[in-house]
Amino acid sequence: MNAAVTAEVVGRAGVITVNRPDALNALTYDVVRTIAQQFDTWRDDQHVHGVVITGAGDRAFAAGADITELQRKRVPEMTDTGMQHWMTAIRESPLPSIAAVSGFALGGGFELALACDIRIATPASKFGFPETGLGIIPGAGGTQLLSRYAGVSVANYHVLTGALMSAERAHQLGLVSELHEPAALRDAAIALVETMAGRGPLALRLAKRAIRASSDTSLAAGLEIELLAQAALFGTEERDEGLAAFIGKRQPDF
Ligand code: CO8
Repeated sequence: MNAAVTAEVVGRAGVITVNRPDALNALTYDVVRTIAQQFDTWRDDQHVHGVVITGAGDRAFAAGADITELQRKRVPEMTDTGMQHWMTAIRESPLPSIAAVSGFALGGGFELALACDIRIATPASKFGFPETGLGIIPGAGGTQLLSRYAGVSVANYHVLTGALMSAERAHQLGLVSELHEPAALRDAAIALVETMAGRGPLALRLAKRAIRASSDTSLAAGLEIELLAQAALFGTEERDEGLAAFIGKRQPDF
């Protein structure tokens, strides 16, 4: 495990903390790879129902890829998918993920938050893509995911001008689902995992896949994935228990 990343299980949540507060939790390649590997470690752990990613301290979730590391890279290394590959692994993990954003989520930090299924933040959080001011572009999914989640106009504005997006604006756009004061943020993210842990585990995995298809495929292909996922769930004990519990006026035991 990279020393700049800590992982612990709290209740039914896996909590990953990027721990480089002196560098505003800037993401080295190794940090992002370690986070992706931790998702893999937890994917078949029955005790972990979802993953929270957060940054140490209140100043930053992550202020981007580590610029000192980027300075050493040239074209050959950048043609390797590296950072984008691990961000995709996080996005495609069967485990639901929540980014708990306090402070700055910039560049690669914003991309890491966008790789998660749900984002929650503090009212003072700031999101942005400063890369064009560095002579580069968001390269770990940012140009594609911000366009899909908030629209091409929003992506053009923030990527081309570098303008920061307030937490309130991110909330209005639906990029952020909940706002909490910093002291309550981590617990709020863990509470979301606990909420999901009470729902059908296979249903969650297949719902996540079907929703992801909405940004990755055509409508026809996405509808087919939804149909087949639903059909598969109708053969599960999980479905039998969920429907029987409703009719029996009791809580399901998944
Ligand atoms: N990388 C390395 N160090 C950083 C970074 C970073 N991204 N951000 C902050 N730091 C360091 C600073 O150098 C400083 O270190 P020191 O104390 O040793 O001087 C420390 O963190 C504190 O930062 P500041 O003193 O600058 O704090 P301020 O409160 O004055 O400013 C800001 C906060 C506005 C967030 C400012 O730090 C800043 O602009 N940071 C850089 C933001 C940025 O440009 N991020 C994008 C980076 S590029 C990127 O993410 C590319 C992603 C795609 C790569 C994928 C490749 C495939």
